Amino acid sequence: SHDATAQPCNPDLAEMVYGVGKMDYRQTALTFYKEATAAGDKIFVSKGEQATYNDAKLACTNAGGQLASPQNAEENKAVLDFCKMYKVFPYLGINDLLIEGSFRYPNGEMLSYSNWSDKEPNNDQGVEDCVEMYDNGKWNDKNCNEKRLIICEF
Ligand code: 289
Ligand code: CA
Repeated sequence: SHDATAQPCNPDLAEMVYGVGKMDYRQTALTFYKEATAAGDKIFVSKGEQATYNDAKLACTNAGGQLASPQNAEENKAVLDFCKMYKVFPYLGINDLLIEGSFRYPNGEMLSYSNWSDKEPNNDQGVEDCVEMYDNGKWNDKNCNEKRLIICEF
């Protein structure tokens, strides 16, 4: 019953899911994303908007979730689906802002899964503390000040 691919990826429904104010976002998301039913499953939502890492992070936490932080291949694919749907690379919640070179989840825990692109993370120019996903699902550490697709998980 685990299916985190959040189908169907209907932007109008996604808009409703994280535009609902301070309701029970997870329950609301589940109402629309009927494929994600098992307790404990993540729900991924995007409205197609772009923002810097800080603003993207705020958008998700204000909605009661956090930036998408895939922890296995299935979740990574769910994020990739949004990346392809909107044709924009997303920021993940994963970052090494706290300790350079130590990429972690938003809650500070170490990664249990990664999908780095070849030769990444390289901290290019010494300024890459955030992570974007390419349209092949691979990860690249990237400057946090670019504008990237906002995908939240709940
Ligand atoms: O500013 C450098 C970035 O845009 C990216 O450039 C190249 O694709 C690689 O060096 C990446 O690692 C880097 O993040
Ligand atoms: Ca990089």
